Amino acid sequence: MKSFQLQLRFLLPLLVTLALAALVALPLMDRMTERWFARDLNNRGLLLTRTLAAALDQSDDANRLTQLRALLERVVQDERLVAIALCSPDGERVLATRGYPSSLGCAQAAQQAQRSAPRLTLATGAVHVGVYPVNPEQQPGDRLVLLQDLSFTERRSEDTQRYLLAFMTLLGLAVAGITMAVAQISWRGWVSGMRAILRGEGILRPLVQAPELQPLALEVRERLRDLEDEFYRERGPLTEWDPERLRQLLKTQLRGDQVIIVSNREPYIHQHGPDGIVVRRPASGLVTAVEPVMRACSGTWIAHGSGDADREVVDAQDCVAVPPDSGEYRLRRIWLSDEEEQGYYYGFANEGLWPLCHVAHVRPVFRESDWACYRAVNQRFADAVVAEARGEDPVVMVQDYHFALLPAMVRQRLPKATILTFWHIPWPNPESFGICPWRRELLQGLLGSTILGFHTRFHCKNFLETVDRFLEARIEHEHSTISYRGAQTLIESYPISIAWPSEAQQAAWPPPAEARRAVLERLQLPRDTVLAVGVDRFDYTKGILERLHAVERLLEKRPQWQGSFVLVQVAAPTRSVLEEYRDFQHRIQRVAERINRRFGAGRYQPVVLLAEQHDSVAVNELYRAADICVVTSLHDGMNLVCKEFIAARDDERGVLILSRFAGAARELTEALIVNPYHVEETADALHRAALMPEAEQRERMASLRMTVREFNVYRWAGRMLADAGRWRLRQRIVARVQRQREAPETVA
Ligand code: ADQ
Repeated sequence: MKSFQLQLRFLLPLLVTLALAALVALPLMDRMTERWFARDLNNRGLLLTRTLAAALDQSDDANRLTQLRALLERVVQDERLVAIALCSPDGERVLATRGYPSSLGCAQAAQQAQRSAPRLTLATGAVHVGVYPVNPEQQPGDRLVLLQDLSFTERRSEDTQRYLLAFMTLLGLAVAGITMAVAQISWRGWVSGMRAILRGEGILRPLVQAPELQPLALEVRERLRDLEDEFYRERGPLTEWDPERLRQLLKTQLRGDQVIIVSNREPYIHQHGPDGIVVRRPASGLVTAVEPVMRACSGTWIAHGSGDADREVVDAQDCVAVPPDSGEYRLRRIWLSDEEEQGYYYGFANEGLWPLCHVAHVRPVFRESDWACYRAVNQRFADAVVAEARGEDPVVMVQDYHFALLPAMVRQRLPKATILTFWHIPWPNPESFGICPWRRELLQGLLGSTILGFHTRFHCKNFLETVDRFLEARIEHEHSTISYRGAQTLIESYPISIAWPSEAQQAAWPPPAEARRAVLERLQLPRDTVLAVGVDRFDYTKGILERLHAVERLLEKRPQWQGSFVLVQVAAPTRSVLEEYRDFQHRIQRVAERINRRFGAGRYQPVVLLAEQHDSVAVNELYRAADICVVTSLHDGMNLVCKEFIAARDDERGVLILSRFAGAARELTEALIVNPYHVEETADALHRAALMPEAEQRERMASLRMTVREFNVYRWAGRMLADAGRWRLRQRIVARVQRQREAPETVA
């Protein structure tokens, strides 16, 4: 877009100049040169007639005509003279040289000669017609009609046109160049001038400070600020993080070192479908965030093979190239028995650590057998990392709470590896974490990492305090590092995000009005529906129940919304093996039915519960169709749904309601921030969102879009990898210094 504007600024003046040349200057120039030549030819004709006058008078009567003819025939030898005729005082053509057109009488010649550019086209070419008195004092007297060749004037005129065109092109180029320079300079000048005015300085100072003009000045200042904001919003961040920049960073700072990612959830699941094997993407925030990074750095992703057709597509090393259509990186699958999955994943990770870290008032369950499974599976994944490592110091990115022990296990076998662990869920305070029987082991495992990342500073602080409480470690708060058993770990916040959609992706989206029409039609909702959407896994931490209560309260408190307000809740079943989750799903279904019974009428149902996973196209369509997106997590590391909603709204419409307990609330302050436990507050926010004027929606959404676009997932990964690059550099320097220190001793 920017380069297009630049080209326009250059091309437009050039084209205008050339068009002016073609339409105005060239025809004008033609007419002018013709007139100049006519004047010159007339002077020449007069001169010639005067020279001939004496000869014409001296010839004796008897041979006058013969002598004159001979004389004139000699004169027309001149290459510029085509023909001459002599006219008597009474307008009779007395004689004419060869080539004189018989149809051109003396009267017509005199008429032609009156014109400003007297020209006549003969078979031999164009001629200039001039009629000159032989003796100007004699009235009426003889006249000479001179026909002079005009072809040379045409040749000259063509030359002139060529020169003029070349000149105008050069002029156009110069004007275009100057226009660009002036536009740049004047924009800067304009901006700094306006800034000065905004500060009440500059040449308008006395005006701006006059008390009677203060309200006007204030108004102008605000409008100017709006304009400036709009400009910066449209321009986007100066240096944007994208896959290319991430690749460059890997190349330069990590010198193309091997990257291995470890996560429980795999990014692609192969399953048997009715027509053969199909590939499915899981509904997971972690996969949404990490997959674009892996695509950018094409390494190996190690994950649990959970699809029923997963084994059928892997090679001898249990690997498959993914994404299926482009094969940008390797996915290595680890097979778990049902008992292992039960103990490590459902048991310790999801019944123990998940509620422990989310503090969502569901009791964590810790079983000895689950812990044993968790340890064993962590070891198996650590072994796979070691097997995949091509050198002694790969970059290993460990994802999430399923692998708290893995960093120390890998560190033991690959002491030089750079281990970046990211904890995607919140970290609780020491008191809450302290209820875990294996708190010390978990902390020791995590401190095998080179860098341990959380979404927010608040989670980092909780972690530092937890280590302080349960381990004998040295904590440097100033640098946010922990030294434990001779190794140092950096604790840093890296707010995760999504990949900002490319222009091509955005262009392929249906317009919001079309998306809305499609969604309303599919769900059989009337056109005036106020559409709120929620997109989650069926998880008790996501606050779906509280959301339903808020909808119920809204309809109760403000009956005007009955019949038009609809919440479409898409909820993907998750961890359904666990009773807690099954009960939760049933409870949500019961509450939704109750609200629908209470406020539904005819076909109107205020809650549409779609208990299934949608593909990303359908989710995006829903975001674009919605008036409101509701995120009411009771506790959430970050929450990507709200960022996806923002990215989907290129029309700058729609309102985001966001829980203050989601990590995202720290960045997305222009959302309507609510406490989901406060049902009344959330119901009021729904009411406010439903009534929010378009201008306010645009203001908020434009600002939110700027944040998500700039703080995208490539920045998340880029910052972490850049920190890792610096750490590796420091390690190399330390090793070199060590070698140098040891070298003289060896010699000695
Ligand atoms: P999650 O708890 O899985 O992630 P979230 O960040 O909201 O939560 O991401 C969910 C993802 O799954 C989104 O991409 C969403 O579109 C998709 N999704 C959810 N329900 C869906 C459905 N029914 N159909 C289709 N897609 C659906 C964890 C942490 C978060 C953290 C992320 C990333 O709990 O706090 O933001 O990791 O670190």
